[in-house]
Parts: sequence; C-alpha cells; structure tokens
Amino acid sequence: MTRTSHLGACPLDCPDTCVWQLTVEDGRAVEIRGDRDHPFTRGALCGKVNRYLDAVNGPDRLTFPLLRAGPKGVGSASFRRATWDEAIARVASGLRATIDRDGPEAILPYYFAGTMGHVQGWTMGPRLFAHLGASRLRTTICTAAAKAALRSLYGASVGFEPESIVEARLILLWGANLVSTNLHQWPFVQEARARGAHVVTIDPLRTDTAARSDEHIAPLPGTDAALALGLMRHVLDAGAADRAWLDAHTVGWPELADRLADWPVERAAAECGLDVEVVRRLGERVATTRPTAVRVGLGLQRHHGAGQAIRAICALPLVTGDFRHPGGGALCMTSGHYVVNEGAVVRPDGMSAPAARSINMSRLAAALTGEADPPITSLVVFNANPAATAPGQSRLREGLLREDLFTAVLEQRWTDTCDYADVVLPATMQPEHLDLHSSYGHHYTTLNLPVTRAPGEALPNTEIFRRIAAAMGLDHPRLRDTDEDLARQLLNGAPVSFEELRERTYARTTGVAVGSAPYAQGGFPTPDGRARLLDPALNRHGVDPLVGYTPPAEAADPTNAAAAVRRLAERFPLVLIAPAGRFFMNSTFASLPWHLRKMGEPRVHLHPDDAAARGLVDGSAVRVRNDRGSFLAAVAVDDATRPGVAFTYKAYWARLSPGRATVNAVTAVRDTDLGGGPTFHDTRVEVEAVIG
Ligand SMILES: Nc1nc2c(c(=O)[nH]1)N[C@H]1C(S)=C(S)[C@@H](COP(=O)(O)OP(=O)(O)OC[C@H]3O[C@@H](n4cnc5c(=O)[nH]c(N)nc54)[C@H](O)[C@@H]3O)O[C@H]1N2
Ligand SMILES: Nc1nc2c(c(=O)[nH]1)N[C@H]1C(S)=C(S)[C@@H](COP(=O)(O)OP(=O)(O)OC[C@H]3O[C@@H](n4cnc5c(=O)[nH]c(N)nc54)[C@H](O)[C@@H]3O)O[C@H]1N2
Ligand code: SF4
Ligand SMILES: [Mo]
Repeated sequence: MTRTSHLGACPLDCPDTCVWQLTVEDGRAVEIRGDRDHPFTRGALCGKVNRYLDAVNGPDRLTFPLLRAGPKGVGSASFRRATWDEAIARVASGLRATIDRDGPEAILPYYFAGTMGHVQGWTMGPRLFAHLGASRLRTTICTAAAKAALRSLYGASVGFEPESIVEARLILLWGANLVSTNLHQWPFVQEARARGAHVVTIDPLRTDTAARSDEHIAPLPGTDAALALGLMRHVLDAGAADRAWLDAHTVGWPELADRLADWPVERAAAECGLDVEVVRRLGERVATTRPTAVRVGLGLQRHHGAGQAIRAICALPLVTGDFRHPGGGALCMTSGHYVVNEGAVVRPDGMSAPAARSINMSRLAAALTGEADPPITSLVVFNANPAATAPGQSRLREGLLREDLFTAVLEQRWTDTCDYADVVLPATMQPEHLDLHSSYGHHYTTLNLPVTRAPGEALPNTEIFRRIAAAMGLDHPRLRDTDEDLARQLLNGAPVSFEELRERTYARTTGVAVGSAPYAQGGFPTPDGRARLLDPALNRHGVDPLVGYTPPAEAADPTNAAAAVRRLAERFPLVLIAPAGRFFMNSTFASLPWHLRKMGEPRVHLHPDDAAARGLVDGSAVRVRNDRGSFLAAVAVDDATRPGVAFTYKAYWARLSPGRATVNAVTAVRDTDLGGGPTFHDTRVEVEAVIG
C-alpha cells in the first residue's frame, strides 16, 4: 500500500482559503488536516471541512453522465445512464438548436463559487460561452453590492492587512460572524484582545462571535449606514476627525461633514432601534482609540441599502485617519489586492467574444419567467445550486420547469438543481483536479494539484467544456488549453510563477506585507489615489453620490418607515434574516448525514416574545410565509435575536425539506441600491402553526 501526503487548497467559498494536507492511500484520500506552516491556516481546518472526505468519498457522488428520459422536475428517477459521447453530443445539439433558432444570447451559463478555483470556476466555461456570444452572467449573488461600493470608495476591494489586526486597539466586527464564516481571522482578533483590544460585534443576532466579543450591539437589520453616520458625527463633534489626512487622501469630506449635521447620534439610534447611550459610547470609543479596525462582513449587504451601508461603514476609518496605522482601517474583502487577470483569460487576444447582453444571476427566477427578452432557452449550470440558493424559489421552479428550456448541470452529487436538468454531467472534486486560488480574506495564492483518482467517469469542468466545444465543431486552439495552460495564463503578471507554486503550494502574492499600513499615505487604487466620499459617477446608477443612508426595502422599523413598509409590516410583522450555518457551506454539505446532524432540521428562530404572541413553543411546526411563497420549519425559541427579528440558516435543500421549499421561497428578486446584488436578509414574513 502506498501512503503519500499532499498539500492543496480548500476550494470552498470562504474568505480563509485554507491550505490542507491530504493523506492518500492507493489513489484515495483517507485523511485531511490543516497545514501547520500556512500563516493563516495555522494547522486547523473548520469543523465542516474536517469532514470534507465524507463528500469526496461518499456513495452519493455522481459517477457517470445521465440523460433525462422521463418528466422534468421529478428527480433522478427520470434519468438514464449515458456514455460521455452521448451526453456531450446531447449538450452540443441542445446549444446548437438554441443558437440556430433563437441566437446565441438565448444561452445562459449560470455559475458561482461552488469552487473558488479560478481554473475550474472562472475560465474555460466562461471562455467557451463568451466565444459563442452567449448571454454574459453578472455574478452578483454574493458580493456585488460590496464590490461596487468598495470600487466607488477605495477604487477596488481592498483594505487593511488581515493578519495585522493584532495591532488594533478597537475592533468592530460589523455584520461578520467570524466564528462561523471567517474562522481563521478569529485567532488574530483574540491576539489583539490579549494585547488589550476591545472587540465589538455589530449584528442583529447574538451569534457565537457576538457572544465571545467584549460587547454586542444589535441594530435593526438594514440600518447600518445610519449607525455609521451617527458614529462619524460623534467623531466630528469630538474633534477627532483627522482633517489633515482627509484633506490629503480623500475627496468629498466637506460635503460629508455637512451631511453629518443631519445625523446626530439620537437620529442614528432611533433609526437603528438602539439606545442612544450605546451609540454615543461606541462613538466615543471610535473617536479616542487608534488604531481601530473594522472587519466588515457580507451579511449586512444583503439588504436593499447595501451599497450605501458598505460605503458608510468603510468611510468611518477614513474620517478617523485609521489607515495611517498598521491594523487600522476597514477590510471587507482582500480580492482587489491580487493580480489574477481573469478577464484576459476568459477573453484572450485574438479570440472572438461578440458583444452580448448581461443577465443578473440574482434575477434568474425573473429572467427565466419573462424578464429576459429574447427568452433564455438553454441554461448550463456549474459550481452552483440555484434551485436551493437563488431568491424567488417558487418562480424559479416555474422557470426551470419550462418545457422549452434545455438545461445541463455539471455536478458532483445530485442537487435540487439536477431535478430540473435534461443532462447531468459528473464533475470532479478538489483532490481530483488542478486549480489556482486567490483569496478574499488573506494575501496568499495557492496551487492545488490532482492527487487522487476521480470516482467512476467524473471529469473536471474544464475537460467537460473542452469536449462540448469540440462536439460543437469549435476549433479555436484556446478552447483546447489544458488546466495547466489556464493556470499559467492566470499567473501572467503575478509575482509568483507556476513552477514556484508547484514547488511551494502557496506564496504571498499581493505586495502588502504583514504589519504594514498599505494606505498610510493614501495611494488607493483610484485614478488620483484618493478615496471617494463623494463619487459623481454614482449618479449614473441613480445612487446618491455622497456617502449616506438608503433604508432597507422591507426590514425597516415600521414606526419609522415609509407607508408601504408600514402596510407590509401589518401583514408580515417579522423580519427574517438567513445567515450562514456553521456546518454547511451554502448548500454544499447540506445533503450529508454528519453535516445535517450538526445543523439539525430547518428551524425558524423566534424571540420568546414573538413565539409567545403566536402561541408557539420550541419545536412547534410552522409555516413561514409572505406573498412570494412559504416554507415549513420547526420553531426554535431563541433570545439570540431581538423582538420582531427572526432568523433561519440559509441553503437547506428543497428536495430534502418538508414541502420541498426553503427560505428562498420567501426571499425577493430585488436589487440592492448599488451593484445589482440580492436582498436575502431584507424580507418580511409571518409565522403560523401548521396542524398535523
Ligand atoms: N460555515 C459557513 N461559512 C461560510 C458560508 C456558509 O454558508 N457556512 N458561506 C460563505 C459565503 S458564500 C459567504 S458570502 C460568507 C458570508 O459570511 P458573512 O459575511 O459572515 O455572512 P452572513 O452569515 O450572511 O452574515 C454575517 C452576519 O451578518 C448579520 N447580519 C444580517 N443582516 C445584518 C444587518 O443588516 N446588519 C448587520 N450589522 N449585520 C447583519 C447576520 O446576522 C450574520 O450573523 O461566508 C462564507 N462562509
Ligand atoms: N436565503 C439565502 N440564500 C442565499 C444566501 C443567504 O445569505 N441567504 N447567500 C448567498 C450567497 S452569499 C451565495 S455565495 C450563494 C451560493 O450559492 P451557490 O453558488 O449555489 O453555492 P452552493 O450552494 O455551495 O452550490 C455550489 C455547488 O457547486 C458544486 N461544485 C463545487 N465544486 C464543483 C466543481 O468543481 N464542478 C462542478 N461542476 N460543481 C462543483 C457543489 O457540489 C454545489 O452543489 O447562495 C446565496 N443564497
Ligand atoms: S471552509 Fe473556510 S475555514 Fe473551512 S477549511 Fe475551507 S477555507 Fe478553511
Ligand atoms: Mo457568498
């Protein structure tokens, strides 16, 4: 028996991008653990990925291609086994038929971060579809609002160096549940604390992270920009605005200072449903503590006012001059520090990529049911499970059931989305294919090499797309590039070579050193190096060019809100947020026995007052509903939330849930103010007992 050990990258959509060590016996992965030497992984993976081999070696892996031979929408019973040649021919003829009949824009590829790998995720598939002239996918489902806001404010998704947070003396974990979703940042926060930092979590829920912080502040969902404006006003009143730094390195401070006249802490507190003293005290801490680090999560940008929320929060450290100091400033995502030029790899020089319309992935339900004109008649899904994870689930199901829609799904296991496919193609998992990873939570690039045999006939996405291209008679050499070719192209211009990564697995690649303050002297990636508190370009998007506050669409406190929200709140008194569950990764793992056991059945967590008002107790079976749809859950009476705010963990599978619907049956197809992102946490519902 041969026993070998290999370093590789965790591919999941998580800011930590851990380096793992796999032990392989006779071509099969038998052990997994975190790499001890990696500066961010530091020897441990998270709980859910400690059990990753359940997913890799599970009996439920897809091992051969499947073609639909019965009715749509009923599941694997409708399918029969096919050879690869037969299945690829079916996809090629489906896409060709669409092109001939409806034009190439009637094809939509739908993909996201099932793997964060640039090679299996974001290159060969998008390259093929760009070459065909298919509709381009706007990949908005997760971070679009934050990205657009950061591009406007800082020029790109950049911020303080995450390992340097140990230097901070005040840390605000703002809409970020580190213990569940950014676990490897947590020890750095703990180290800062050991050196005397005060840690405040700002989250409507008392999450594990909030419970372990020095202080927890629970604003009403969707009101963060108001809180940030109130804090900036307090800083201004306290004489703590860093005028010299603001003058040198920002534009728009005079205008913002004027606006702050409208944001006394009393107004901010009322908008956020907080005690005014809580806001004042936090304002005082921010005014008097250098460096202050604001680690900004993505949860708070799943509200209609998301763009303004991210701008306002990330403006706070500009006002205090915190970027002067190592460990000071704000950080939402590190992605903008990397030089991985995906655009050039997807549309290489000399390869045709006809202009095509864009379809916003967060609007898939609408796009498939009338919004797209001409209609989409071919859909190719990979690295995503929209039937579970996209908003507007009932409407999406209607769209996916259309008899005139041809759907191919590349997957590792049978998901909700496979239920609606015409062709299901078995894909490899991370130990079985090559990939290249940057990160959105640290500054290292990682190469992942294939070290085990794929089960059955499973193939990498890239190979499946190469075969589809060949079967369609496309003979451009760039459509035959190998995975290694793609990795090398992605590294073009990066400060590390393929050879080095093959040798060392990972390398620090952003040019931002640990312990540095990259924007101490300004130099933001905007044309003039200044951060933009005022950005006239936003007028084009109908967004206030000045940092400000956009209220949530549904979640606002009805006593303060517009008439439409008040009327909605009479029928649907509870705000429902659906954050990440600790043992799932979106819908990944949500079908595996160990992970499901850890997460339990779908539950809606209600504050004791809200449960009592409805005569509900722990375990009561309920329907959670609004005008868009409903799903079934058990009640968890839970004082981790505030009255009027309910929550349930995202991304259970519909096919495994009672009533075959999940929380996304009640979430809206509605854009954020900036970036066209979804508004998963900006939802009103009522909860009522179901009998029997
Ligand atoms: N275990 C696990 N890890 C994950 C994921 C997973 O599903 N499971 N998903 C991954 C993905 S895709 C992503 S994008 C990241 C997301 O990582 P996070 O940014 O941490 O995302 P969420 O859990 O959606 O939201 C974080 C927190 O924001 C809070 N929140 C909701 N609305 C508001 C608000 O209006 N204001 C404030 N201040 N807080 C609010 C929620 O209660 C939640 O505790 O995590 C990744 N990591
Ligand atoms: N209600 C609610 N819904 C949400 C959210 C929320 O907060 N609340 N969060 C949203 C967020 S932040 C995100 S990022 C989205 C994520 O939603 P999705 O992008 O749909 O992510 P997953 O559910 O993890 O599905 C990824 C799928 O890709 C497959 N996969 C992984 N690697 C490969 C591969 O190499 N090849 C192929 N062919 N398949 C692969 C996995 O098996 C898995 O089924 O969900 C969103 N949905
Ligand atoms: S999911 Fe995140 S924390 Fe867990 S192993 Fe992967 S990268 Fe690390
Ligand atoms: Mo995400």
